[in-house]
Amino acid sequence: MERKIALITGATSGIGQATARILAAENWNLILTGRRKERLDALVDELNKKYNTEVLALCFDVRDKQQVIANLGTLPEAWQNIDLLMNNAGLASGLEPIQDGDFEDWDKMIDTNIKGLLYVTHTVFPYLKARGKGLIINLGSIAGKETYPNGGVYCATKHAVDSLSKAMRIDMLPFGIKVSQICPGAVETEFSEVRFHGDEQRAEAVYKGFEPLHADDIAEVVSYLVNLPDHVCINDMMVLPKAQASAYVMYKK
Ligand code: NDP
Ligand code: 8X3
Repeated sequence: MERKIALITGATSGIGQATARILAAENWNLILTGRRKERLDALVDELNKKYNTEVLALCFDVRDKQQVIANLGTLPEAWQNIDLLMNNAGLASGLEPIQDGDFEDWDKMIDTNIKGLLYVTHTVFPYLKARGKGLIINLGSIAGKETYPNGGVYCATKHAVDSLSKAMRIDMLPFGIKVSQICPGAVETEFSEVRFHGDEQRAEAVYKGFEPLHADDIAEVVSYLVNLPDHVCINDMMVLPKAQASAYVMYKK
């Protein structure tokens, strides 16, 4: 049977990387993207050896529209039959009130989480349209449903993802393309290290005193979504650790 193809942005770490591993184990071929080439190369090597997966690794920055078009605009023919686009690349940068926020942090979040997602989706859409089917999974967040102290701009970007997911579902309906959003709570990945600009101690403290979600937990949700019958679309899934009741209510021991 022909292998399905998934395009996962941000596969060099965390949720994207865990999803690449799960889908490889389920016999998918993968287009994997990220900025860190050495990470991509290591993952390609691992997936080739372990699962015999064919991988097209593309190293680029989703914020740069020329790079997005150059890398995804003319995929080799064998890679154009994309079944899943997973818009996962994203980040938080900083944790401050708006009045103390840093313009560079804001640019990073807005350019990656909103504009990057749009550039990639727009560029990949023609492949999905040509097939008349396919699934787009956007990584939203509980931060796209609620607003928490000091997270204003990150929350705003994820609220935008929430809105764009709804918009894509409407716009792409005539083309047979399904759009699902996954909104996780706290997942222990490199997310907090990136948010705190490399401060590992501060990042570790975020996940102390409770069991956070693991990247594999969200990858399992992706696996569930891609294995649904074609006529079934789960629009939105909020997935939290047991110890988390809302964006800022956490039961820590
Ligand atoms: P990680 O930091 O572990 O992974 C983020 C991935 O995004 C990396 O592979 C990184 O690759 C990629 N990325 C970031 N910026 C860019 C860019 N400009 N161009 C290309 N790739 C980029 O975090 P997570 O796995 O946790 O995050 C994945 C998604 O899940 C994000 O959208 C995040 O907002 C969302 N999310 C995370 C939660 C959490 O608690 N961890 C909860 C809710 C949602 P590289 O640096 O190599 O470019
Ligand atoms: C990541 C989860 O709660 O840190 O989107 O914003 S949170």
